Amino acid sequence: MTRPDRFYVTTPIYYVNDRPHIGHCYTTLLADAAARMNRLLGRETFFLTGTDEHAEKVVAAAAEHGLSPMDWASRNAEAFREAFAELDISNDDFIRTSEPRHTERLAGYIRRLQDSGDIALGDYEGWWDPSQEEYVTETAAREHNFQSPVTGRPLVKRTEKNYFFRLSAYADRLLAHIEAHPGFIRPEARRNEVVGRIRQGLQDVPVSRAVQEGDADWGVLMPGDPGHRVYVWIDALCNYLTAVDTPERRAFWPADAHLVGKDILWFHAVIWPCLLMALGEDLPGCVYAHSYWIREGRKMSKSLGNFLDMPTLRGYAGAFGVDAVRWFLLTQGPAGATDADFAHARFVEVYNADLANSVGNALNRVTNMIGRYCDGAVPDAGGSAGLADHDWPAIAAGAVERAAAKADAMDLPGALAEGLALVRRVDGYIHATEPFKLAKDPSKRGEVAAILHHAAEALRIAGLVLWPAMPGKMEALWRRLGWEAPIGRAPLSELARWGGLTPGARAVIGDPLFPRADPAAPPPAPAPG
Ligand code: ME8
Repeated sequence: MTRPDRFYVTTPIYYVNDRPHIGHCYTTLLADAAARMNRLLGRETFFLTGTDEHAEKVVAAAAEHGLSPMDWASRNAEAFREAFAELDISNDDFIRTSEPRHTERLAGYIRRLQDSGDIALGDYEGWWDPSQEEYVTETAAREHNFQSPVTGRPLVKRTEKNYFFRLSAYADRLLAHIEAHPGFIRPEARRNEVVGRIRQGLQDVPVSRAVQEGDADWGVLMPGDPGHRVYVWIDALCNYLTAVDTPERRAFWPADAHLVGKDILWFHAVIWPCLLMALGEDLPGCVYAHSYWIREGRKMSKSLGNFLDMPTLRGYAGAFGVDAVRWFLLTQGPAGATDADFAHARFVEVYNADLANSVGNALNRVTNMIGRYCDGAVPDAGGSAGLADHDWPAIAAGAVERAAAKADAMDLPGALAEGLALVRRVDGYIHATEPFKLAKDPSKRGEVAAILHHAAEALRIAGLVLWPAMPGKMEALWRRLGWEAPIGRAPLSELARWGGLTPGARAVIGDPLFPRADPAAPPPAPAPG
C-alpha cells in the first residue's frame, strides 16, 4: 500500500473557532506516530496539519471579540500550533486556509473544474430556517414537522442559485476504486458503511454559498462570479493538495494517509476522491477514520462543557511526562471502530503496567546489573553463553518486521505493541536466566555478561519500535545504554541490525525513566498555558 521511498500523511485541518482538545490532539498524534515510523523506515516523509478558517461562524466569533476575522483566526491558529509543539508533534508544515498559497491554488482548481463542466451553476432547493439563517436537511425538516429544530418557528422552502459539483458522475468509478483497493478506507467496518451509502446513490452537491449583504470578505470567491464564495468544506479539503502543489513538493502527492475522525469520513472518502478524479489527480492511498474519545464514560460535548482540553493534558504531561501522555493516547485511543474512554484510573494503570513496570523497570534492571557485574561497561556478546533457547537476533528482527508491516497497514497501536512485547520478553529472559544468581559464581561471569549484552541490545531495538510514540524517553533510554541513535541518518533496517551497541560504552544508572505512579493519588490539576 505504502510507497517504498515516500510517505505523505495529513490530519484534518481544525476549525479555528474551537480551542484544541484531546480529539484534535489524538488525530494529530496518530499522524505523528505514522510520520515518525516512516521516517524511521527511511522514507522521505511529509506530515501536514493546519487550520480550517473560512467557516462563516469565524466572522461572527471575530465580531463578538471585536477582532477582524483574520486576527481572530491567527490568534486561534496559534493555539493549535502551540498545543502540537507541546505534544512534540513533528509536522513538516502547518497550513492555514487563509494563506495566499492556499487560496490562489484553490481558485485554480475550481476554475479547472468549471472548465471541465464538473462545477456548474444550478438551482438549490431546500428547507430554510429563517430564525437560524441556515438550511435544514430534508430528514431533519420532516423529523421536526417542518419547524425549526432550534426555535420551532416554521421552515420555508427556498430556492437559490448555487454552484454544484457533479458528484453523481463519479459514483461508479469511486466504487470500482474502493473495490480494487481494499485498504483505501480503513478500518474495514467504516469502509462497509461508506460503500453501503454510496450504493444508495450520489447526488450532486452544492459547492458555493451566495454572498450576503454586509459580506465580511472572508472566504474564496467563485472564480468568475463575485456573487458566490467557495463552500468551506471544498475549500478545506483542497488543503491537502495546495500544501504540496509546488515543484519541490509535488512528488509527495498522492497522500498515503489522510487521518480523520469518523465524523468527517464521508467528505474524505467520497467527496474528496471524486473531486480529485474530476481534477485528474491520483487518489490517496488510504483514508483512515478513527472513532471518538469519551471522558470518564461520558460523551464529550460543548453543551456538557466537558471536553478534555489542553490544560488537562498539560497537567498529565507535567505529572507523568509528555511521552506517557502520548503513549496512553496512542495505545489506548479509539483507533478502531469503537470509542475509547479517557479515565484517570485507566491512565495510571496503563502507565504503571507498560511504562513504569515494563520499559522503565527493564532498563533499570539491565543498567544496574551492568553497573554491578560489568563495571558499568556494556559487555560484548561473548559467544553463545547464556543464550539458553533465545535466538535474540531473530526475535528482535521479527518484532521490527512485524511492527513495520503493521505501521504500513496503519495499525499504529499494533506496531507499538510489538515494541512493548519485546521489552517484556527481555524481562522474561532475565527472569528465566537469573544473571543475578549466576553472578555469585565467578566462573559464570562470561555467561552473565552475555545475558546482559543480549538484554541491553534487545532493549535498544525495542526502543526503536517505541520511539515513534515516545521519542524523548527512548532517546534517554539509548543514552543510558551508551548509544546515540542516528535517527533520520540511517534507515530502520540498519539501525535495528543486531549488534548496534558498542561494547565498552558506559551504561548509566540514573533515576527511573518512568517513576511508579500512586493509583490512589488524585488526578493532576489542570495547568493553564
Ligand atoms: O471537522 N475524539 O474540524 P474540527 C476523537 N475543519 N477525535 C475527535 C473528537 C473526539 N471526541 N472530536 C473531534 C473539522 N475529533 C473540519 C475538518 S478537513 C479538510 C476539515 C477530531 O475542528 C477528529 O479528527 O471539527 C475530527 O475529525 C476532527 O477533530 C474534527 O475537527
